[in-house]
Amino acid sequence: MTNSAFFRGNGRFIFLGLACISLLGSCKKNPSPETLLTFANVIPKPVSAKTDGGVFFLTKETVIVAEAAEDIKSIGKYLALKLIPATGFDISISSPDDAPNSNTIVLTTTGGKPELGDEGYNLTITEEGIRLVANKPAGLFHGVQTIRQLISDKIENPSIQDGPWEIATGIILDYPRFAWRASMLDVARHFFGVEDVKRFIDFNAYYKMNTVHLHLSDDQGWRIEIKSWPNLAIYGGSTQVGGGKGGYYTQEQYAALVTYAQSQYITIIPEIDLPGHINSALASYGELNGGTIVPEEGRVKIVSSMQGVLDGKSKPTNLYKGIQVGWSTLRLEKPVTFTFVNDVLRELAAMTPGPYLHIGGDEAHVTRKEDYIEFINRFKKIVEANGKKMIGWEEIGQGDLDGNVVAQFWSKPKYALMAAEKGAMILMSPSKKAYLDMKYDSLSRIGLKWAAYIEADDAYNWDPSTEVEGIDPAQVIGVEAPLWGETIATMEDIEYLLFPRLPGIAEIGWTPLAFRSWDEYKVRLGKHGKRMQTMGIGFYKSPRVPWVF
Ligand code: TNX
Repeated sequence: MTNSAFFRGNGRFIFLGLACISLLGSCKKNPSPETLLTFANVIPKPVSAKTDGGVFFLTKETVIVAEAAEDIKSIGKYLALKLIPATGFDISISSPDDAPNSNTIVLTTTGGKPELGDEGYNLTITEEGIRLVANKPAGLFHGVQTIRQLISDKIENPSIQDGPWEIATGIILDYPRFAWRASMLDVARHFFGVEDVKRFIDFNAYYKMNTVHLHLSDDQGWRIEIKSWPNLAIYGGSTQVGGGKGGYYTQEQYAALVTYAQSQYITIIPEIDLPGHINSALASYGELNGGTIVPEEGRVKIVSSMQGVLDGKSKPTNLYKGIQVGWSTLRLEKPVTFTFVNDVLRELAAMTPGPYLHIGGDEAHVTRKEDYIEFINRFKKIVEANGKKMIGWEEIGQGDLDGNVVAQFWSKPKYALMAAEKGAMILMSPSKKAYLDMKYDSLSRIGLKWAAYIEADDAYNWDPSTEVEGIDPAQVIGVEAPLWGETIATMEDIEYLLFPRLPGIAEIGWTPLAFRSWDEYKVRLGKHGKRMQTMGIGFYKSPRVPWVF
């Protein structure tokens, strides 16, 4: 029996201390076998993690010591809020001046090594306490996620559980491989309210992602209030795929989401999809419509003659509740088009503290090619005039790009290569590997399958640097896993498609390639099953993962 097995339960620490002096002649305590394994089970896998066989006990006297800066204190409070519900301990935050000598979790930005960069951290755990060092608050935040994973999965329980709360001792040095680690949520095909998006953000933060892309408009719905064009949200947001009631974020709600994401060191990238995928706007303001034909029933064959019809009557289109893509477009010939685009991008930029605006640019199949190129070139200027940088789907590679632009690869290498040749950075979202809306297999209860069936190992077994042959790895900015929303209507649907693939994508973004292997990862992932369950995540129990419950 190990020492700790003697002393299960809360509040037995003085006894434990005396016991180890009298019985064993030393106070070295051994963690339980499961606790020792936690170092090897972190997702994403750290750059280096060495445990040395001891244990730190989180007790009701444990104090979080945070530097005075507001953002560091907030991370301390965030950690306390993650530890309090399951332990029941009244964990307090103290300044370094008032800190006790031991039983502390210290968060500091003093003394970080240069190799940690802006997002890395160094975690030193001894029997006396935990010291988390980073150069920037983002690194402390990521280190806090690691601390959470080093504690028993019971820590994620919303109600009080029995301890003891052991953390194995040792050292972790960790920093990300890619600067851009993202997922996308499509709130246009089905609308998801603020609380759902916050939970989506939480999932991403837990796996050290730093970017969440919100697909805010599409043929089926416009989801963000634009004050100068109010019908976009009020009417254009009033339905969704299948005909539900839809919805939209007011600018105030959206600001709250952005702030929430910032508190989790996540940048929101807002996308307004242009010049295609635009029916919700054409339905809201008839003057924007230049002959778009809405597929009323079934599929419309998209033919090039649809590009030539400019309807002088400018009637609003009907709202669309189906899932066909590629049939709507703005019209370059209409002066009002750029009044609209200018207004929307101006308001969007004002709502966006992050550096990027996503202009969509995908599947503009009924936009004439020369018009499409002109659109992209003008969007770039408008985005930049509003102090932002442009990101768009791979097709924007046809436009005049430069090093300020990010092109998002999803399907055709030729477009990504065109973008890269013009100096753009490339974000990797290969639809055959990283599309979280694809089914796992033919039995998946939701999801699409046009790109591929994507099992947990398929989503893990690829490398952003070499995904598109011919692109200089130095131009690959990172990875994004999009969750398109045609078949997802509830949070349960989101969770089913996100898990367990999201943790694998996160590891692709974070962990050095040389340290990644599916055979090793699947064991770690299997051990996260109970953790996901405790968090209330309804995940897909992939038969390829050795789950441990
Ligand atoms: C293609 S990928 C789209 C989306 C769909 C998705 C469904 C891309 C840039 N466009 O409009 O929702 O497929 O998987």
